[in-house]
Amino acid sequence: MEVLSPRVPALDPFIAQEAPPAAYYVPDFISEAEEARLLQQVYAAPKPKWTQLSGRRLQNWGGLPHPKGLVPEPLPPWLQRWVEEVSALGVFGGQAANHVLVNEYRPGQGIMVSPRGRGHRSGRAPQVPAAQTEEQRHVLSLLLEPRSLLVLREELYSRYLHGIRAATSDALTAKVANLSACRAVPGALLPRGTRVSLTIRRVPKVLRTAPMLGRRK
Ligand SMILES: O=C(O)CCC(=O)C(=O)O
Repeated sequence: MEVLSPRVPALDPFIAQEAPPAAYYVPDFISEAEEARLLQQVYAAPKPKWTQLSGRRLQNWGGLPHPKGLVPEPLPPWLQRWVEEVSALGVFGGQAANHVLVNEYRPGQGIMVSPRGRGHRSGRAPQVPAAQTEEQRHVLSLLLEPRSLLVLREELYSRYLHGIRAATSDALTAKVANLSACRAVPGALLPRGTRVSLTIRRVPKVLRTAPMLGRRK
């Protein structure tokens, strides 16, 4: 992977060794000042930009993902800057990301285990027997500290499902695959605060004209 970012000269040292290929976890990817500025910009967005879901609220930037492709919209400069920084890591095959979700979780909120990536879209279900309990299907966790960057690629991106437990604290058990890269102590119980995350991705299919979205007669 060719990395052109002065911030992180190479991603390989950040690979989570205990995880299937491949998760890269970069603590302190952004500074406290950059975090504060980013949060200010997130919360300066007009109210209608937020969509309330059952376990989080989110802002959608870069256009509407439609089943036929992305109906593109230019990203605002405050997000474009981070899209360029992350794209410079070479994680989108030398191309640039074009879509950002800003997620906000309050303590007790989360995402039900949800499909991730191409494997799901092509109908290739992960090979786990349906009768397993959630705990049996739980392969690993990743602790995502403030200001960190997580990059998911390869089979971890395309073949695994991910979610965020709806809880008010997290126990750092042996299933946390990036503990050694974190400041946290194994066994600790971390209370949750409000968490804001950016999901930066490249939607490969971009539409030149908006599809007709009207109702059928
Ligand atoms: O907030 C996160 O860390 C994960 C977000 C996520 O899974 C998603 O937007 O698909």
